[in-house]
Amino acid sequence: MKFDVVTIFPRMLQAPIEDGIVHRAIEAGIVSIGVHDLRAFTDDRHRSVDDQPFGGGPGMVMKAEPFLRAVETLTAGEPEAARAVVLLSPRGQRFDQRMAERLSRLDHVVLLCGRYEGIDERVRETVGAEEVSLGDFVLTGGEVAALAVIEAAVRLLPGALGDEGSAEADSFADGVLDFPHYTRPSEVRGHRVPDVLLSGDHGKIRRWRRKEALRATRARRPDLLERAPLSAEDRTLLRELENEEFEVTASKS
Ligand code: JDE
Repeated sequence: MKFDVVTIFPRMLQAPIEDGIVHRAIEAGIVSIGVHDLRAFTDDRHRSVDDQPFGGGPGMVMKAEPFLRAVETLTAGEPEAARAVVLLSPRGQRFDQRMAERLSRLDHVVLLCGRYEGIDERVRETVGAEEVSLGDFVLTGGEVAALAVIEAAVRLLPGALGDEGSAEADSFADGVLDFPHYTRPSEVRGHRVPDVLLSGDHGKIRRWRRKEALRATRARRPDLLERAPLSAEDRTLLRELENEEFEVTASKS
């Protein structure tokens, strides 16, 4: 798989892709990542990448041509089916694990990083870019968002995680939040590890973890529970959680 990032700040991408999982995946030949200076695709003496907005108003807009030339150069002769051009912006579709999985199945993803007020709309129209947002907040540019997209997709590539575990065990792999984790020592500032985790009873541990995963999801992200595929045991555990809540409420009244 290949990623290409187009940015006016190539150095913002360098360190994060030269470390960790992404670095290892590059070394293992699982992925390659190109970082390209947008200014290399300008054609004027001042290598200008932005201009004033038509219609007036504050700030600057990134010019279309440099991005269009970059995409044309980076995707020349490629079939459209196995690639995506992604434009990072708060106006985009929300990025999630499902989108990470879809992108990880492509051969080539080109990420366009905007700055200022945004990129001339004709870039998205002309190259059929999908606009993608990390969430309802505003960053100064798309670079940090592009890194998040790359990391989320690369760690799903076969072989990328190595010994650090499998992507199937992740939060969201089964549609609910992860269970809480503990390591030594068994007591920290008076807070003990739940006894069941020290019991050695693997059936009980598995059930406890599933229940705590459902507890966290119900408390923090009830929206996820509505979509998650739930087993018969999950429904039993959720009923237990509802009863616990009722008992707490009843004992207070
Ligand atoms: C990506 N979630 C948030 C920000 C922007 C006011 C000022 C600036 C391409 O156009 C952009 C890109 C970005 C950077 O990306 C994000 C982001 N996922 O902020 C603006 C919007 N409003 C424009």
